Amino acid sequence: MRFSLDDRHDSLEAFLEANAPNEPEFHQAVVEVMADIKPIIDQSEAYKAANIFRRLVEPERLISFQVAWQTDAGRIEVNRGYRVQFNGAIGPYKGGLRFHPTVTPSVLKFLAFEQTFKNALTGLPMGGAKGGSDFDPSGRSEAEIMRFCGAFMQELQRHIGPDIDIPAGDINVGSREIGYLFGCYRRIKGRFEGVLTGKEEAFAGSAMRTEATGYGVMYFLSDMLNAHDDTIEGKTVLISGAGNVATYAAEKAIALGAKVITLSDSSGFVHDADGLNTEKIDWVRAHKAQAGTSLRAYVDKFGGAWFDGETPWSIKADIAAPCATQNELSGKAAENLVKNGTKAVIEGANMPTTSDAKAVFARNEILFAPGKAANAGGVAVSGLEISQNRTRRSDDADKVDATLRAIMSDIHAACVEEGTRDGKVDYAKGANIAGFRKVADAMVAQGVG
Ligand code: NDP
Ligand code: 2IT
Repeated sequence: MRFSLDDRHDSLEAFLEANAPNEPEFHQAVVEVMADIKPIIDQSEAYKAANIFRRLVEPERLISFQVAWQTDAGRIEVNRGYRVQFNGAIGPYKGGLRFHPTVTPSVLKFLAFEQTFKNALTGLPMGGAKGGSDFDPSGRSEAEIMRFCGAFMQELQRHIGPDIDIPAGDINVGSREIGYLFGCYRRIKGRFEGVLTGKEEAFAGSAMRTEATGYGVMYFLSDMLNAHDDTIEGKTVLISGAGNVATYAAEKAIALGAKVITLSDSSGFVHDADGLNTEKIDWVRAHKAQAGTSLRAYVDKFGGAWFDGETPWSIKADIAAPCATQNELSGKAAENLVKNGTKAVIEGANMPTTSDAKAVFARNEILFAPGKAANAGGVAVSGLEISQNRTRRSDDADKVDATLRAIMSDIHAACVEEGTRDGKVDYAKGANIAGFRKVADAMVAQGVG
């Protein structure tokens, strides 16, 4: 893209290559957002004077640390831990922790960059952050996971706090890990405070936080289809992933009258033409809760077809909902979905669609909901958990669900407002612009120095 961020580089790509070398995921996220917000910056003397975009592509802080921990066999292992505090203009830093061998500064910078705009879209006062470790929990015992969480928090606790930075879960970090992390923080600091979200309800967690991301994805899909004179009822849905987002998205899709026919994990995908139901989803959750298990066992239990090492995008369906990880839906897969008549794509994961695949969907006018809008329900309920912790009260599930529903509708409306041109809605552009304006205005108002 011909857009210079300084005097030495004449394109955004050249700048990123020099300024953040070998960070392909971060470059991908920045280039996509930049294409949408450059015209907004060009029109604003205040944004240009404040050098907003240059400041937006630089994390405010990137913390990297050693995590040394002991295995059950007594061996000392070393992993790398990180926290990227990307932008704190509209509130304390907020975003999940991911434990996965693919975690790198590039992955966490892209996630924290995206989180900045996502959090702004929720309408709640939260800055953008992400963190985690290259630790691989698969095959680790419960005791090893607990010790790892403790060692990780020994360092992280210096950098977080209820008014500073409030982490939560992400891939391989669920309520069990949040419990261990919270316990360690509390023991070190001697304070019981809302420093993490996604806690169990027994110790100041919010109702509905577990369900929130997946439910929110389907609320957004419902709004998007309704806005296009269609409905989720009776639709066939491909879901990838078999974790928190995927299983609760499946549960809500079914409750809204859709038929979910796939789930996947890193070993392959299952095609169940009869459709998932509550019993099958509960079994998947229990099975995948054991670290390192494969979804393959699903077909022995319930039937259906197993596709080893493949993603679900070869199957014919109305809706595709990638809910596993970044870049899991390629250009070729997108071509296939288009050929099969898929009507809409909704991102439950963060940046699961490659740039090539996005171009295929745009060319073919497929409805496309970007993750920063569609999966914002998780962090939105995290925001509600923060408020509940402040007042030491807890709202019931119905109240939280109603607020989540309203927030997803507001995000949908913001995408429509900022993304409509010639009667067509570009949801990705709408989300980027709506999130950007709020963050940029706060940065301008706060000055520098
Ligand atoms: P979980 O750990 O609960 O589940 C992750 C799922 O994705 C598992 O089925 C896992 O398979 C699969 N997966 C992970 N990495 C890969 C990979 N490299 N290749 C193929 N499959 C993979 O995570 P979540 O459900 O919480 O997160 C899923 C996505 O949703 C992520 O992109 C996350 O950032 C995003 N997200 C999560 C939110 C939340 O509240 N949890 C909020 C918003 C977005 P396996 O078990 O084999 O590893
Ligand atoms: O990507 C995400 O939005 C999350 N993993 C949830 C972050 C949060 O702070 O709840």
